[in-house]
Amino acid sequence: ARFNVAIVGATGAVGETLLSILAERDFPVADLVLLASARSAGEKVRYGSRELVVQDLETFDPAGIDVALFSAGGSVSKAYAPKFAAAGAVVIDNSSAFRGDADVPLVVSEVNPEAARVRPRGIIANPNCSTMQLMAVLAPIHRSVGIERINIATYQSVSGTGRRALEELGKQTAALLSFQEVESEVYPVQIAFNVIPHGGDFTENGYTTEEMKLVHETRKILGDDGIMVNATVARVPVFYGHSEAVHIETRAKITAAEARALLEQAPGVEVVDSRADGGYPTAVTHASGKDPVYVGRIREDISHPRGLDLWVVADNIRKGAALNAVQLAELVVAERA
Ligand code: A2P
Ligand code: 11C
Repeated sequence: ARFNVAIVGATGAVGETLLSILAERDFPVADLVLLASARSAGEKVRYGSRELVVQDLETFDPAGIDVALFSAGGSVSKAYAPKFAAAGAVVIDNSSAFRGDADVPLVVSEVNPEAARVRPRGIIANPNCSTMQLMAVLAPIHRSVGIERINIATYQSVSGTGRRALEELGKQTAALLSFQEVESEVYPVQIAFNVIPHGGDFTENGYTTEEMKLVHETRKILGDDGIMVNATVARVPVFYGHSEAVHIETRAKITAAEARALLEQAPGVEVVDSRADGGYPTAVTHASGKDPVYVGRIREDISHPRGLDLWVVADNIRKGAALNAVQLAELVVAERA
């Protein structure tokens, strides 16, 4: 069987990767509809041998769509995802609009695929990129010895903010290298050659929305509201690939060797951990443009009897967004095979 697929936000940083991953994985596409705002309606995009024309979401009739991949931001999802679901599509939503809703499953394909089957509203939520890569690595450890607390600092690339942020980093870098003034429009301060301790919006407790997503999404995906999570999100001048310094405290002791053995078996995870110069994954050398979640620097915390440290890196646009969304679509169509 083949399926009619719509991509909402097709012209964005995630949207264009959705398109290439559908092609790479030979997803059984019948019709493919590309949707964006009126601004880019009429643009032409190649998909294999086909040339597709971007259509205006506002005037599009969703009847006949089997799977809709949404990545145009939370407000677009809130307004349009229920309409697509009502027309019979399964919506896979990459925004944060529905992730916290009890009747919307939040699914990492390797971690809790069974949850995707129960979707009373016809919507499956795709986790935030920083949570996604963290879960691929921590779920096997949690199942083995239990995790009590996660302390994490992220180093997030600008592609997580979208296409305009990629351009801002490029422009600022070029300007600075030719001794010109820089302008910041997307980020509140200069991102080129800098590190900004801020992702998303500030909330009442002093954390940002990007930080609180790590708290709420982790608990939902692992099905354990007792897990404590403390997060600091930083934006770094990297184009693709989020990095994370992760410290966990487990219920039972796990040695570094045991954790490494567990992670070597974990689906979607690659261990790069030779404890030598360059023997660890980085955004540029490993993750960018690749599918796996990479983990290295696995070591026992010298300051805590049940502490473990890890360094986790993945392409935020691929596993962190588009790849997992397509993997969820594969789970959905497998139900109908
Ligand atoms: P458009 O190109 O027409 O603005 P990114 O996250 O890289 O900034 O991309 C956001 C994506 O969401 C783009 O494809 C953008 O389309 C789309 N988008 C933003 N606002 C809307 C809207 N109101 N209706 C439909 N698509 C939208
Ligand atoms: C970032 N994680 O890197 C974000 C972008 O909740 O899906 C994606 C926001 C989201 O800024």
